[in-house]
Amino acid sequence: MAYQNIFTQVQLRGPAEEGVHVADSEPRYKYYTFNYWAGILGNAQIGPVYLGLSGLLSLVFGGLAITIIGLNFAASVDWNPLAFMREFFWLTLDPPGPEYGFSPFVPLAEGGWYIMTGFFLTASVLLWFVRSYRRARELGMGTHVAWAFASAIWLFLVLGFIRPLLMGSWAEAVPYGIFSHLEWTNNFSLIYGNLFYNPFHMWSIFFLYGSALLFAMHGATILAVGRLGGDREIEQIIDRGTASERAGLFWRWTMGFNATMESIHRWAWWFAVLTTLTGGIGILLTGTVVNNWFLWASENGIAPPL
Ligand code: 07D
Ligand code: 07D
Repeated sequence: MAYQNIFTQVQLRGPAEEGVHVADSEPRYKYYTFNYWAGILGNAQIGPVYLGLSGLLSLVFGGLAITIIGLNFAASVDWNPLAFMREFFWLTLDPPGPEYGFSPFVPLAEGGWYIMTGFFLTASVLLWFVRSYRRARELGMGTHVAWAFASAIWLFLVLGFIRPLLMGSWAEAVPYGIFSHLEWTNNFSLIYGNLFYNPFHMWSIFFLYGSALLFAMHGATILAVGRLGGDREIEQIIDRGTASERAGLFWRWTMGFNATMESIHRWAWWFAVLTTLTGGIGILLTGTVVNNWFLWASENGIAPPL
């Protein structure tokens, strides 16, 4: 058979693959379709989707959050659709001002909508965590995906809830808006004396860059042994001695050490998880424990003494 790659592969068309049946009561919707472009990116079969309670509620809460943000954006341009589109990237839903502290009772137009949005968005994200945890358990899988997501949720909660709580002010939270959240990020660094001197920001960047490097190395390695079936896991299990072994040998030749089929995925998981885990610690310490990272760094021998 001719060598197949992402552009030449045969896309299967038959009765949908429904997967294993794990519980009689599961609401498994029978809707599915096949899509050529989905088949270029991944599997051509779309659906059936499991629509359980946590997933449904997550979508409802996420939808509420997006609707509130959208309506506030629209109100801020006097409901003018053209201005809405033209200024979309600059529109913003801001948190309450410092005069409200961390009070949950804030007039809607003064940041009340912001607090409500945060509540719905948080509910949505947490319910999605529950969904990914429960779907994995149902399939007898480990819950690694859910815990990796939890690490991202940790940074999200630190930015928008835990740190504002400790600082006693909603005004510390990140606004909902494309450019406004970038301005917030820039101002945060400036106000607290240059985030580059925060060692946890350094760790977060270390793991972020490391994630990109590992992803490049792993993706490249598997593609490079695709001609030997390296991308086809079943053949790798029953037909040893070709792709994986050769891929390992390549790295031993080039750098004296190789990951294994299992360990490379542990490396990837830890690098990704530690990006947001260390990042969240860095943000939590800022303004609560350390007020100026440059001064902190020069007092601790990282930056030159003043
Ligand atoms: C590719 C998976 C798909 C996800 C996508 C994001 C929304 C938001 C909301 C209009 C990799 C969907 C976006 C649903 C729409 C409104 C109100 C993930 C992929 C495509 N940021 N950030 C972006 C978020 C923070 C920073 C883009 C979210 C921190 C910088 C997008 C959060 C700080 C830059 C976005 C969040 C920060 C961005 C692309 C939450 C420090 C960019 C994201 C909930 C970490 C880049 C114009 C992407 C950009 C960008 C979303 C938090 C910094 C709008 C949802 C507060 C420096 N951020 N961000 O591809 O182009 O992620 O901005 O915490 O340069 Mg951000
Ligand atoms: C935000 C996790 C939460 C997201 C969740 C997703 C939805 C949407 C919709 C699917 C991203 C929820 C999703 C609701 C669903 C759809 C359609 C992950 C998030 C739960 N920095 N910086 C980082 C660099 C500077 C600053 C991390 C580099 C300057 C601040 C990362 C540089 C200043 C913060 C990083 C640089 C500054 C960060 C983010 C270079 C600005 C943070 C990691 C080369 C002038 C955040 C400790 C991440 C952090 C962060 C990189 C420079 C400010 C490693 C490379 C000095 C305020 N920066 N940065 O994964 O953790 O985020 O800091 O200059 O808060 Mg930085």
